[in-house]
Amino acid sequence: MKSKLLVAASLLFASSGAFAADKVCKLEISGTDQMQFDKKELVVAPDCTQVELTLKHAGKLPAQAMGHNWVLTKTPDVAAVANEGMSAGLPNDYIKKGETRVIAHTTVVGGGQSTSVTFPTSKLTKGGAYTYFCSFPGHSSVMKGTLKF
Ligand SMILES: [Cu+2]
Repeated sequence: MKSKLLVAASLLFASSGAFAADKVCKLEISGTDQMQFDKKELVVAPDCTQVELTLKHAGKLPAQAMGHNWVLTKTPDVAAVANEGMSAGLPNDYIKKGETRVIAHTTVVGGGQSTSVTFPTSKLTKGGAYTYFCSFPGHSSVMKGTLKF
């Protein structure tokens, strides 16, 4: 009886400790039928351990015509990841299969839909140059912004 209580107490302690160490920071961005993101910059606070990014499509057009996703890479990788993702198609969220340069990405959504992705900040380097963009064909030149950590 005594040992069971001890196990229960230590489990409780372990789980509350994990919660205290983890800081999930929530970010939001939305895309429109006019092929725009509403933010040019997203900032992740230095004490965040996880980022939960939610993308809302504020428009009405379907994903086949005006789909948007949110893809994060190092800034120098944007052009190659976007170009090589074009032929991957909607079912693959316009990201090449086996793509290793993508740090995090959401699925592609259409008007009225939203999607989110959670990733650890351990994938980021403080002060690094990161760019988020939409990999739907033709969108990345306009739909992009800077992520700062
Ligand atoms: Cu888009």
